[in-house]
Formats: sequence, structure tokens, C-alpha cells
Amino acid sequence: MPKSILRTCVLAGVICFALVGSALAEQVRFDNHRVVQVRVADEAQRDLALSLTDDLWTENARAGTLDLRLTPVQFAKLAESGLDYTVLVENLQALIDAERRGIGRGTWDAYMNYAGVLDYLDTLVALRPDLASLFVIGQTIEGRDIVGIRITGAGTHTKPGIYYESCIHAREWITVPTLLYFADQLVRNYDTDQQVHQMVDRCEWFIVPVLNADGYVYTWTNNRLWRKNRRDNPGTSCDGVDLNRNWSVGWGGGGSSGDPCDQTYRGTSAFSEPETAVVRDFVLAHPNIVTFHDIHSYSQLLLWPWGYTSQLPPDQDTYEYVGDNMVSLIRKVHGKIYTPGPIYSTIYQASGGSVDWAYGAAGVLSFTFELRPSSGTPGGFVLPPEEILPTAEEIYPALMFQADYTSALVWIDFPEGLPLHVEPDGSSTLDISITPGFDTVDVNNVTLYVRTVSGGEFDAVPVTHVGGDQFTVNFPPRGCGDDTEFYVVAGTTSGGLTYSPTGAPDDVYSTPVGTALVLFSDDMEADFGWDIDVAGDDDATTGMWNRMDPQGTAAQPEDDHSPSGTMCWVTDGNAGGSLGSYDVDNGKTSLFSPVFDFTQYPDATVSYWRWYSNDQGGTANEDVFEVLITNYGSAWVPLETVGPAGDETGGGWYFREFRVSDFLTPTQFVRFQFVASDEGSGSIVEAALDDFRVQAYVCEGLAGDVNCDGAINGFDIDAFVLVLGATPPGFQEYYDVYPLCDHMRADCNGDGEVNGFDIDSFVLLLAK
Ligand code: 0X9
Ligand code: ZN
Repeated sequence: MPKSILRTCVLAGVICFALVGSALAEQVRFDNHRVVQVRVADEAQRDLALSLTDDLWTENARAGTLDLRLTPVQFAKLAESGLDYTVLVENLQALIDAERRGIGRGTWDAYMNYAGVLDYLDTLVALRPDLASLFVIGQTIEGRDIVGIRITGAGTHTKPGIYYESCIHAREWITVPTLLYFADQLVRNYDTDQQVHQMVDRCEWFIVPVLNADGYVYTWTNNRLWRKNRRDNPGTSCDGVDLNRNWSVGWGGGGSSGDPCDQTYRGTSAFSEPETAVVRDFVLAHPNIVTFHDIHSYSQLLLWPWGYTSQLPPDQDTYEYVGDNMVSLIRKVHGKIYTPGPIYSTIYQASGGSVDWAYGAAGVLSFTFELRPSSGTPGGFVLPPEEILPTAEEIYPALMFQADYTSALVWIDFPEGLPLHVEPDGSSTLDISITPGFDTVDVNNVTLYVRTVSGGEFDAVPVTHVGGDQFTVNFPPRGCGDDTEFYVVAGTTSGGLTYSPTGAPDDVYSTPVGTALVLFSDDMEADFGWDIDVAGDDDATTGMWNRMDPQGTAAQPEDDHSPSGTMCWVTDGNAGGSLGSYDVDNGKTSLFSPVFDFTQYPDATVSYWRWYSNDQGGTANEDVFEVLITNYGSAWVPLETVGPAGDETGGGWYFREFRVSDFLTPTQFVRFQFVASDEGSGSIVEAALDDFRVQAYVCEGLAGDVNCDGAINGFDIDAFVLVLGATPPGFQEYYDVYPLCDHMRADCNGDGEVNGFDIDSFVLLLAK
């Protein structure tokens, strides 16, 4: 439909209904209605509480609380019921009156009525007609257009589609500006925010801020607390169908009602209502849609299927991963805590809901939010306008993360991890795996971008396809001393791009350049100052750490790890008469490394080979093996926790390496601790440690070997002269002859610069 026609009919509709509303209807008032929180101990108390009201506001299934709206008469009954309750709001009407006032004149300072929402969508389209356009998903039961905004940037390849709707429940006003703000950010920040730019190019965004348009208008004109649509149910004076009980998956089940007077009336059949039917048709007509969101208020929850059954969804692990990330992103913005979980167990059973349909029938990942405030907070749906902007701000990064995760064109991973250092001579490789997401990789179009000086230009290095999902690339020779910053870009077969890290080039990976210098290497054949039970709180009764040639059992290694030698640290290396003879029992045993001074080596890494077995015996896979680090005297920080379950809890030597500064700012007293413990009874716990090593990455020691042949001698003179005569900062004349070497090797006096002051030191080095 051309925009002008759409606009006229929408406006005509709004004016028409607004006039009818104000001419005919008295605003429903809520004078002296209370909002109360009731604590219920069991089903019977829950039923009793629900019988007192026809307006359940929300429920905290885990805490056993219900927020209810009560008329003065209903409240008197509650007071007599014997139920335990707290009054949250004494006079709801006063809150509603305050809500209408707004706090200023800014866009997000007050709630917008339906006409205001449509105007705002127009504003966004006018701002960036190249990115945004309006679409009509269908008509409401009263004939209003349900309007959405479609946003997408450059690129004509088939893009992953991301669908959002809010205000399926009319009174949940905060959901409207939350989605409008989200659309606003995508449109307005396209030119200035790398992440927005990439995501807007990558995806096709469909945002429907007011799905229940009739109901929303009605909350402005007639009844602030209207929830359902405006269906005129035949044979009754009760209007409306709960649009979040009208979808086909689980339709008619528990947590929905067949009574038209009920707030959760499901309608006469699944998709009996035009508002749900048109969304169904829209989603099915856009098979590129990969994720679906239905935004509600309130209770500060992040929910996923199922709502109709207590069973966990097949993708529970993915949901938990994405959900945990989303709630931690939300918390970072204004400190608000949202609880993640499946609908059924987190709020209550709700059958025939939108996200169950999106997941169960359309087959896309679906989420539903319950926005601010948390349950038990005065106001509930009537959220003060001061909280509009903070709510919108905290939801934004969570939605971006979710969209990024679910719309990945390809997945870029580093099977060997990210490098903890890069050699200056160009010998360090980066292994990359690229697996299909919405799209597949163009194997000839993968690039490593790398630079040594922060803020400088990136060099593009083509990445080699090894075969299958595997790729590899060498870091080009780097000037020693500065960190290398890098990111990877993978082109896809249909012309998209995927970045790692996602926010590149604003965000980059960073790693020191230098040659590995072993500061400490211990194959455990001799005692280099390890201690056990330093704090004196070990309480294991058997299986304490000792250093020996282990005697093999089904849970303990027969051989240490080192190629030569026989010894390692092990939680009692004796075998004994049975598997459980010398394993860790009844408590913990702790092993402490020597103390290291890292003040000169802020980039130092630690590595070790470890063995852990907890998967045999009575309570298998319940204990953990912990590795911790401290600046002596401060708290211990976890470096890694092995187990309780996983691939590495059944014995076997595994290698781990960490950069110390990723965990703490190193001082001269850094120490490591290895703790094996046995919590339950009956489990077999064994741990071992070998080949512990601390490395730093340095440029010294190489000075003078300017031709990089591994020796300092007369053959370095030509190279040295060449560096001194070359043009900084690139020293190209030198690299033309020694492409894999490092001009900083001519910094013989170690002052960080290459110049005539190095000549004396160079001569001294040659004379050594
Ligand atoms: O009852 C509902 O529909 C939702 N709570 S609300 O207070 N916003 O009404 C919770 C149900 C979860 N959502 C879906 N089943 N889609
Ligand atoms: Zn809702």
C-alpha cells in the first residue's frame, strides 16, 4: 500500500475512534483500587487469592507471590481471607493520573498514544528512507492498520529476518517506547556505530510496536488497564480475547480460559482473532525470519518456551546461553536484574501464547520479555515515565546480542584459542574454523586485518583455506614491543560479511609481540618450592597431593606427562588395593606453586598439563577441580574450573595456557593454587599436574642479531647498516632484504629506538 493512503486511513481510524471514545465513554476510574502482593504457600492458597480478583497482574512462580488489583470490596475480602499480603499501591487512580503527565518534552519523557507512535514511525522513515519503510501487517478487529517498520541497510543477499512485536497486551505501555527506541537506534546510529551498521546491513528487521492497536487506543480513551483485544464476544457483555492465548501451539490448555469474561480468554479457536492470524501469516510468508520476540510487561523476566508445558524445549541449552548473556547485558546498563527461564516454570503456565507458536510451529527461536518493574513493585503496568528511557536503554544491548547470535551468517571460531603472543618474525599462525550459520563462507574471501600501532592502518592478509571448515594464516612480521591488534572478516557465498570480533574494527583482538622467554619451567622431577595446604584448611582424609611417579589406576595416570622423567604432582600417586584406596575423600587438598614476580612481565602466561577424573564411583561427575591465582595476600581468582561434567573429567592429560593479566594485575607475589575436592560420598576423585611453565614475551636477547640468523657476528653488520639508513617508521629498505626479520633487533642499547646511539652497543655485542 502506498504510504500516503496508509497514513490517511490510519489517521482517519484514530481520529474516528478517539472521537467515539471521548464522546461516548467515560474513562474507567480506579479510585481506591489497591495493588497488593499476596504470598501463597500452596495451590489452595493460590486458588483462594485468584478467586478474590478478576485481575491478576503478575506472578512470581519461584517466590510464590502474586500481584493483584483489588477493588475496595475485593480488598475487604482479602483482609478477611487470612492470606499473607502487602499493599503495594493504596490508590491506583493517583498513579494513573501521574503517568499521563510526563516528565518533560523529550521523545522518551512521556508515553505516546497510537497516533503519536505512528507519527514517530513516520519520522524515522523520513530520516532514513534508504534504511526504513513502513509496512502493514494486517488489520485489527476494529479495522485499524497494524503498522510495522522494516529496517535494512546495504546488500541485496537474502538476509536473516528478525521479528519483534510489543503491546499484544494493551495495558503494557512500556513495551511500546522500548521497541520504538530500539528502531530509533538502528536508524539513527547507522552511520556512527559499527555494530549497528553491520547488523542493519546483515539483517532484515521487522518491528511492530503496537500489535494490539485497538486495545492500546482503548487504554488511552476508556480503560487504562485493558489487556485483551476489542472483540465483541457474542452472547455476553464481556469484550475481548487475550491475544496471548489465541495461538495454535497448546491452544486451549492450562493457564487459559474459555470464559469470555476472563482476562485470559483464549477465543473460540486458535487464530480466531485477526491480530494473531495476520502475524502468523506474516511470519510464515517470511521464511528468512530466524527469531521472534514478543515484548510484555511486567516482572523483569526474560522468558522462552514452553508456556503450555513444563517440558524443557529442545534448544534449552541455546536459550540458556543466549538468555544468560542477555540478562547480564541488561544488568550492566542500570543494574536491573532480570530473571531468565522457560515461561512455565518462571512465571506460570500460559497456553496458546505467541512464542510457543513461533518456536513450535514456525520453528524459530523465540523470546518474550517481561519488562520493568519487578513483581511486587508499586505501579506494575503503570510505570512512571521517568523509567521509559532507562528501560529502553537496558533492553537495547540485550536485543542486539540476541539478534547478532541468531543471525550469524557464519560462525568464526579459533580452535587453538586466540594467540597469547605473536612472534616478531612472522612465524606465528592463527587457525580459524568457519562453520555455516544463515549462510556459508566464501572460502576465497577470508581476511586477517592486522596492525601494530594502535590507531594505525590495518594490513589485509588473505587467509588460506586448508579444507572443510578449517583456515589458517600467518601473522606478518611485526615490530617487536608493540601489541598486535587484529580481526578477521569472512565473506559469505551470498555476499554478506561476518566479523570477529563482532564489533570490528572498533573492537579488535590484541596480543603482545615478542619472543617467548621461559621464566620458569618445572617438570616436577625436583622440588622447586611447591607447597601443600598453605592455609592449613585442607580436610581431605585421603588422597592428599604428593610428588611421585604415579601408580596407574582406572582413575589415575600410570605415567607423568613429561617426555623424560617420571614424576608429577598427584593426589596421592599410590594405587592401593582398590580404586577408592588413595583417591581424594571427605574434603579438599590444595597444592600451591612457588611465588612469581611478574612486575617486569605484564604479558606473562602460565601453562600446565593437568589430569582430572571424577566420573567413577557413587556420585560421579559432581566434584570439580579448581585452578586459582592470587596476588599474594589478595583474594584468589578462578583461572579455570574443570567439571563437574564434560569431556575432561574422565582422566587424560590436557594442556591449558592463560595470560595472567586477563585475571589480575600482576605484582611481584603471584601464586597459583590447584584444588581437588570430594563433596559427596562414594565418588572417585583423582587429579595430577605436570610440566608447569611461565613465559614472558620479550624483545631483548635478540638485539644485535639484525639479520635474524640466530647468531650475533660479522654477518649482522650489513643488516645493521641497512636499518640505520632505512626510512622510519616502515624501515622498508631493510624489510626488502630481510622480510621476516625485525628492525628492532638493531636497538642494541635497548632504548626503544633505532638510531646512531645503538652503534657503540652493537660494536660491544659483536666483540662478546
Ligand atoms: O500472561 C501472559 O501472557 C504473560 N504475562 S503478562 O503479565 N504480560 O500478561 C506471560 C506469558 C508468557 N508469554 C507467552 N506465553 N508468550
Ligand atoms: Zn503481557
